[in-house]
Amino acid sequence: ATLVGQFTITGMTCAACVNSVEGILRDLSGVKKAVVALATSLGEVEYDPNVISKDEIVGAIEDAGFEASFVQ
Ligand code: 9UX
Repeated sequence: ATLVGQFTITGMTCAACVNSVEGILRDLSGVKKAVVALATSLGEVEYDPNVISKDEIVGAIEDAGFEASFVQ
């Protein structure tokens, strides 16, 4: 199964942050696609909920020093 999740993210201040967060997310097992936008502070992931949870995705983002919260 694949779900699409959208989250807000705070703490990103430059384009390298975007690349960093996208790279972290794409490296997670169960995450198929990840895009984050600096201007809107929004992100979207396609993920397999049988492999990884929203909480785990948020945890990985927070480990990198950003705050994230799913809106969907
Ligand atoms: Mo830019 Mo982001 O110098 O963690 S990479 S602020």
